[in-house]
Amino acid sequence: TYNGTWKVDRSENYEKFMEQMGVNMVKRKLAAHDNLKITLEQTGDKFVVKEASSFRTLDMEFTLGVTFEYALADGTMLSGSWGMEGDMMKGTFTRKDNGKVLKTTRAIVGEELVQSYSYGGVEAKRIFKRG
Ligand code: MYR
Repeated sequence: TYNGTWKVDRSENYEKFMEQMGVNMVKRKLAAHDNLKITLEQTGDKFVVKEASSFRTLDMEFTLGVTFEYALADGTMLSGSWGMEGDMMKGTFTRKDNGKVLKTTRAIVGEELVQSYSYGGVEAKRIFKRG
């Protein structure tokens, strides 16, 4: 189950990914240490998400397979949805400013939640521990 609170423990290639996304160097340096904490609460197809980081706190919800909008911390708007493929969450989102696609997955691997990101051919991961 994805339910619970997850704190980022480490990231792989996240700075390169942010660079591909067009995030400037100062913000990338800050975002590399954003202390991101995500709380997920799934009931059937519905997820309630609480996000907390050094940039902001955000409460939101989405339903699997239903398109919603999501603003990145820098204001970039995404539109897309999460689906479930087996035990893996798979999200496909489109940037509203340039129409390019960002793909993301969430999977539980051992005791950790692994979130992958892919944009413009650059892939990254952030790995979370229960907290
Ligand atoms: C959620 O389930 O947490 C809310 C929806 C997430 C949408 C996709 C998130 C992509 C985040 C990419 C970070 C980019 C930083 C430049």
